[in-house]
Amino acid sequence: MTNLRVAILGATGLVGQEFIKVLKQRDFPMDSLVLLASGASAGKQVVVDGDEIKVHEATHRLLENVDLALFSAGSEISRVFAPEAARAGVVVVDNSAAFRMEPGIPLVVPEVNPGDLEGHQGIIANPNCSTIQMVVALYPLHRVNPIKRIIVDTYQAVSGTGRAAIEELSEQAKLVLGGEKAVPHVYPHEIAFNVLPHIDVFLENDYSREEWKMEHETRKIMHAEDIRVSATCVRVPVYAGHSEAIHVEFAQPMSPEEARDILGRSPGVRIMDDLDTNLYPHPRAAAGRDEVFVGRIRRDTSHPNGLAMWVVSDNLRKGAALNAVQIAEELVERGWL
Ligand code: L14
Repeated sequence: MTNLRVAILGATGLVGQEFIKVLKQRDFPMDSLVLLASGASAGKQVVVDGDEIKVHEATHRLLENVDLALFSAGSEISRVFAPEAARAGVVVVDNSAAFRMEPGIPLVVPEVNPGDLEGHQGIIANPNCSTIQMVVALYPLHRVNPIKRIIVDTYQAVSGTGRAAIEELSEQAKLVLGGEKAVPHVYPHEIAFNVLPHIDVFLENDYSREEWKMEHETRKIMHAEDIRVSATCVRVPVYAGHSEAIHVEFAQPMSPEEARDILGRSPGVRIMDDLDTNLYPHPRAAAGRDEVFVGRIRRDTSHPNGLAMWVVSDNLRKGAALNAVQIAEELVERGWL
C-alpha cells in the first residue's frame, strides 16, 4: 500500500495539535501532512518533529489533493468543506457534531462498531468525547448482558471548549486566589472554584445538547435503539480529562467481579479499582494517556440489576484525536481508504 497524503483542518486548535501528535506517535503511514486552518491562523508555523510546517488557509483545492482529511474546526466549517472533499474522493473523519446523527454516515468508536465503516460515502463522524469514553466502557458489558438504562453524570474538562477556556480557568483562578472578582467571558459564570451544569446549548426539553448527544450517539454507536439514557453534563475546573459517574441497569444482574473480568479483557479499557490502596481513576492520572480508565465498580444499591462505576479518559485523546486516527487506521487495515 502506498502512503497517504493527509490534511488536518483546524490544525492550530487543541484537537488539531493533538491530531499531529497522535499521527506521529502511532507512526501513521503518511507521505505528506498539510495543515489547514481559518484565514486568521494562516501563515502560522507549527513545529512537527523539529520541522516547522506552515499553516495554510483552508480551500477546497488544497483539501482535494489529499487522501485523508481530519477535521476539527467546528460544525459550520465541516458543513462547508466535508461534502465537497468527499465528492472529490477524499475520506473525511469529522470531529464536529455536524454529521453524527445523519443516517448513512458512520459514527464510529473502533472498539465498538468498526464494521459500520463499511460502504462509507467519504464522511465518517467522530463521536462526542463524553459519549466515546462511556461506550468503550459499557459496550463489552452490554454484549453479555443487554443494558436497559443508563444514568450518567459527567465532570468535563475545560479543554473541550478550546484554548480560550483553558486561559480563562487559569486567569480566573489567579484572580480568585488574589481576592479579586473574575469576570466570565467563555462561560456564562465563573469556572474557577466552581462547577456549571451547562455544556453546549439548552434544548426544548431542558436537557443540554451535550446531554442529548450522549443519549442519541450512544444508541447509534451501540446499535441499541431501546437503551434509555439520561445524562447531566457538568463543566468542572479541570484542564484535561472527563470523568463520568455511570449507573447502568442490565437485563439480568451482573456482579462487579464479572464486570471487572469482562472489562479487564476489553480493548482500550484499563481497570483502576483497588479501594484498599485508594486506586481509582482521576483526570490527573488519565491526562495524556490513551486508555479509558474504569474504577469504583460496585453494585447499585437502588436496583437489583444495577451497577455503578466511575469512568475517566483524556477528552482530547480518546475523546477526540486518538479516536479519529484509530478510525483512519481501521480504514487502512480493511482497505476502505
Ligand atoms: O464534540 O467541551 O460535540 O464544550 C461539544 C462541546 C466537544 C466538547 C462535541 C465542550 C463537544 C465541547
